[in-house]
Amino acid sequence: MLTIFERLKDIALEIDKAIKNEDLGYSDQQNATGDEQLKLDVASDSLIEHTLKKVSLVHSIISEEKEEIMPVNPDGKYTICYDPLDGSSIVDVNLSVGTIFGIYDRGNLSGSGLRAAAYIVYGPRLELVVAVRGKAPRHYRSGARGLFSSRAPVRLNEKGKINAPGGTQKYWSPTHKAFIDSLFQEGYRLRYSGGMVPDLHQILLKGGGLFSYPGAQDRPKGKLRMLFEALPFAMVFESAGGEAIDDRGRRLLDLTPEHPHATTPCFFGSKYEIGKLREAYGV
Ligand code: P6P
Repeated sequence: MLTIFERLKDIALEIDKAIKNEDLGYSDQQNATGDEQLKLDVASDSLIEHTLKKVSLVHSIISEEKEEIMPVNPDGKYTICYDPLDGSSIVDVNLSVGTIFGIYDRGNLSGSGLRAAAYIVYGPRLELVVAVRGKAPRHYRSGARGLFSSRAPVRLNEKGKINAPGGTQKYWSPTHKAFIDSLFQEGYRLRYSGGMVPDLHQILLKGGGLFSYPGAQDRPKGKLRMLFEALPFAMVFESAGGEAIDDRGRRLLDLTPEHPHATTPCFFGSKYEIGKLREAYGV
């Protein structure tokens, strides 16, 4: 697995360079879900694909930007699912974005099959967080000459101060609206950029809180994709001492996507906030 993490550092450095120097315009391509792709989306996707295809441990890869599973090595152990440039729509206003990886046992694309997760944050600093099931996530920050130094392991407090409410408020259920408002009434601070990676990274590094992307009238099954976004961050949050559940109170890591691009309502947070959500939702 260490070989894979070393390759993720190479990917981080290459995509960070592309973000800071390459054209931010749109390509003439669409992704698997019909979204228009930035040239950066296409560049990041192909860079990751070419890098991971050289790793013998990798059996297959699936990109959020593509429909099909790409075979790599028949003797490989893992299927890697990745979101090459999450939040790319905010990169042109110079906000932080990220890449997300889920490393699954080959052929077991489910919460129980997830062995490790990682994400890269392209911000004022280039950072990488890696979580292996059952261990506190490791946090790396790049410095001079592209070397990554290890930071303190990532740990969530029992209760935090940050409330990151996703989705379009006018479509929220009355239950969700009342719950989000109750956190603000308790004094939580609104911290939401529209980029899942920096928004969750902030909660993880600032000791805790809640990130929510509920099912709503416009998106009954939520927006965030299980294999590429929700399950990897569920592993990071649980490994950091928090919780990650869906709107029925089920642990995200107990779920199996119905198809590779399936989405789910998802809530990531410290134990106190997830407890408050369970009370509000009656789950
Ligand atoms: P909304 C970015 O497009 C993304 O997939 C995630 O990075 C982010 O958390 C979410 O969508 C933001 O969605 O509906 O709150 O703007």
